[in-house]
Amino acid sequence: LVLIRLNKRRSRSLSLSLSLSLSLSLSLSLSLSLSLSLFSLVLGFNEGLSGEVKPRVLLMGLRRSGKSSIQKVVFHKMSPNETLFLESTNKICREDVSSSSFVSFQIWDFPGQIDFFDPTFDYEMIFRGTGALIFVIDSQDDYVEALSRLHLTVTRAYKVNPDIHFEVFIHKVDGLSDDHKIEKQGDIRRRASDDLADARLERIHLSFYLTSIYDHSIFEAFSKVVQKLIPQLPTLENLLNIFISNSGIEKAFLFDVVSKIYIATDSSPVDMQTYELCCDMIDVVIDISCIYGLAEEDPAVGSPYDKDSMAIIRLNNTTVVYLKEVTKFLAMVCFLREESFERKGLIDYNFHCFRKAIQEVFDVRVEVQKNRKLLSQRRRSKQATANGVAGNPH
Ligand SMILES: Nc1nc2c(ncn2[C@@H]2O[C@H](COP(=O)(O)OP(=O)(O)OP(=O)(O)O)[C@@H](O)[C@H]2O)c(=O)[nH]1
Ligand SMILES: [Mg+2]
Repeated sequence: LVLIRLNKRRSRSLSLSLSLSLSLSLSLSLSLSLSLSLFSLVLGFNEGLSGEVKPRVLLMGLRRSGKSSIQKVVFHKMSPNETLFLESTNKICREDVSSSSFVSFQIWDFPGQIDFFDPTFDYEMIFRGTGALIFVIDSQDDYVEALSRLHLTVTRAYKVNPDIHFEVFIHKVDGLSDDHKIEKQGDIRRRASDDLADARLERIHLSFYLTSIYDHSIFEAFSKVVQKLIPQLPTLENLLNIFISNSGIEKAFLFDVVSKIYIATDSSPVDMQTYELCCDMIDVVIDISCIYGLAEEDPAVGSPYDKDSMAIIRLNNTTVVYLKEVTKFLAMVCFLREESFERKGLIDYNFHCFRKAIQEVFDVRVEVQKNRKLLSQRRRSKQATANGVAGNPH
C-alpha cells in the first residue's frame, strides 16, 4: 500500500512538472508569435524609412591609428601580431561583409588623411549611404590632432546625413592601466563634446568605446555598432527575453559565428568575461568540428558548422554553457545553473520555438526585400514605357 501511495505521489509530481513545462512552452510559443506579428509592422516601417538594405560602415581616423588592423582582426581572423606588418592604406578599400555571415553591410577602410577639400573626393555621396561612422583614435599617441579631425569629420557627415551613428573607438588601450583608460575616455569625451557645443551642434550624439585588437574589446565594440544597424534588434531581444525567462536560463547571446559579433542578447547586462567565454566556446566548437567533424573522404564538401552543431560545457562553478545552431550563420550561446539544465527537454522545446520564430523574422525580411525589388523593377519599366511614348512622334 505504501509503495502504491509513493508511486502515486511520484506520478502526480511528474504529471505536475509535465503540465508545468507544457504550459510554459505554450506561453512561450504564444508570446513569440505575438511579438512576431508586431515585428512585421516594425520591420516594414524601419526598412521603408531608411531605404538602405545594406548599410555602409566607415572606418576613419588618422594614419596608423589602427583602422585596417581592426578590419583584418574582426573579419579576416588575422592574428593581432600580424597587423604589425600591415602597410599603410593609400586608397579607400571597400569590402562586403555579407557574403559569409548573417550581418550584412559594407565596410569602407579609409586611408589616414582624407582631404575633404579635394574635389575628387565625393564625400556627400559617401556619407549619404552610411549607417555608421567609426572614428578610430590612437590612445597611445597625442590625440589633439585626432580630436580636431573627428570634429571636422563628424560635422561634415552630419550635414549630409543626420541619421549616421557616430562611434568613437579609443583604440590601442592594451598598453594602459584601468584607471588610465577611464581617465582618457573621460578626457576625450569631454573635449569632443565641448568642440560640438562650441559649434552649437550638441544634438550630435557620439558613442565612445575602449578598444584593443589584443583582447575581445574590439569584437564587443563592433557588436554594439552592428546591432544599431539591425532593424530587427528589439524583436530579437524580446524573443531572447521570453526564451530565457521560460527556460531558467541566466544569459543568452545570439552570435554571428563567422565574425563572433553578437547580434543580440537579452536585456540583462553583459559582462566582458561572459562574452569572452562565448567567443572561446565558438572557437572550440569550430576547431573540433574542423578536425573531427568533417567527412574523411572529402573534407572540402562539409561545413564545420551545420544544423547538428551543438556543445555543452560544464564549468567548475556549477554553470553550464550551452551552444546550439539557430541558422546557417547564427548560434545561440546560453549560460545556466546546473539545476536548470536538468530540464533540458523543456529548454530544447523552447529553443525549437525560438528558432522557428527567428526563421519567420528573417522570412519577413526576405519578403520585404523581394517586394521592394519588384516594385523598383516595375517603376523602372513604367518609366521606360513613359519615355518611349514621349519619344514617339505620334
Ligand atoms: N598596441 C596596439 N597596437 C595596435 C592596435 N591596433 C593596431 N595596432 C598597430 O597599429 C599600427 C597601425 O595599424 P594600421 O591598421 O595599419 O593603421 P591604419 O589606421 O590602417 O593606418 P593607415 O592605413 O596608414 O591610415 C600597426 O602596427 C598595428 O599593429 C591595438 O589595439 N593595440
Ligand atoms: Mg590602413
